[in-house]
Amino acid sequence: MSRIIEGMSFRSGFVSIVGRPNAGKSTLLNALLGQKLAIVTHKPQTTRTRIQGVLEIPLKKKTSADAGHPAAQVVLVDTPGIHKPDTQLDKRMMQEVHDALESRDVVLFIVDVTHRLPKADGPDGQAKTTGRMALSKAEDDFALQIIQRLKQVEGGCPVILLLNKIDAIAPSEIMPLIAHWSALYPFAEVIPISARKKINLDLLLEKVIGLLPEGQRYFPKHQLTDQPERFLVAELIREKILLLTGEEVPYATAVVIERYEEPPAELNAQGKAKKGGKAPLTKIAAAIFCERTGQKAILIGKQGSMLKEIGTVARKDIESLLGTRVFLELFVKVQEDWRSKPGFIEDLDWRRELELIAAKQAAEEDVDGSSKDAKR
Ligand SMILES: Nc1nc2c(ncn2[C@@H]2O[C@H](COP(=O)(O)OP(=O)(O)OP(=O)(O)O)[C@@H](O)[C@H]2O)c(=O)[nH]1
Ligand SMILES: [Mg+2]
Repeated sequence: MSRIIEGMSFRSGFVSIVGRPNAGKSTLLNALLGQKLAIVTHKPQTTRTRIQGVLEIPLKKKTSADAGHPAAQVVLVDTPGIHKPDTQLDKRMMQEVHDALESRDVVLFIVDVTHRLPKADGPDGQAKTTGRMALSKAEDDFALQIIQRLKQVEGGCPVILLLNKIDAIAPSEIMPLIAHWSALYPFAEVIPISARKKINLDLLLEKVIGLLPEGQRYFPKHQLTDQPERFLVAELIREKILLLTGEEVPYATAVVIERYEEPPAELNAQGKAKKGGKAPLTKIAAAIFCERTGQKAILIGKQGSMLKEIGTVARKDIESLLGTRVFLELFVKVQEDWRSKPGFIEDLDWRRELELIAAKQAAEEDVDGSSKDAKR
């Protein structure tokens, strides 16, 4: 018995998922957690902040056929897609990627296998990779440059290459991809996966656990994420905007929760337990910020039809997230060129938002306190 426990002590660590926009990072996070924590769309640059998801993995005992693995807590960190920053918002997004690479034990570098590989240059030395393929190569190179910096990290940092979306290509196409990418970086492992179809994810987790240091939990056992529900709610609304609107609108939109009233705790517990009874109600008001009046008109739609649709689909998702009924009010506001305003972008960060809420509450308590004092 003691033999099994030997060398099987608890592992824990941060595992950052990085890669180009649309590679499937958020899909992978959700697939590994078995829950939707990050929003996913077919549009690039969906994720704007890093999102932590905590995964508990039980001990797998060694058998004659299987080496097994110790129990572990893996803190997965989804990040925005690596891209050359244009606006202040892009810069902020790239900062989130750098932050996720600062404090990590393992990095998962994920690429989309449906992108065509660059062609070898012709015998005359002329580049054969042109047009969209050349653009794609430039984006791969840029993402790799960021990974290259990890080589300078003291003690090194293992990088696992994930070839994602293998469900969408022929098996014969996988080998050339492995050869192409392995020549570009000394990856600790190369694993073809499908985040959507959940192919090879157990293998991935085994490899990750093998690379994690021994250590204690960073989060309590049943905590899924460090993010407050109100942020998840704002993200669900943003997801619907991304899915329902086109062109520039999704990128010029930000969602801020302005009111969030949860039902009283006892009522909430009762409501969930009571059959046939009306579930408790959460009241939410959210502002959708855009940059121009033209975008505002699109977001509202003819006689409010677009805003209504966004609200209806978002409310369904929010209700299943919270397990309560939801009353959702949406407002569209114009904040000219907000993507180039660092102060506004700072305030969008949920960590900053929590600070502001705490400061507001403290100020209100102060006012209450001083008015009581005045009465005395
Ligand atoms: N066929 C296939 N599609 C996938 C797979 N994984 C993700 N996708 C799709 O790829 C698109 C982008 O997925 P996301 O998870 O949002 O990608 P991301 O890397 O988080 O993108 P950003 O947040 O924009 O950087 C979505 O349409 C997904 O459904 C996969 O394994 N196979
Ligand atoms: Mg994402």
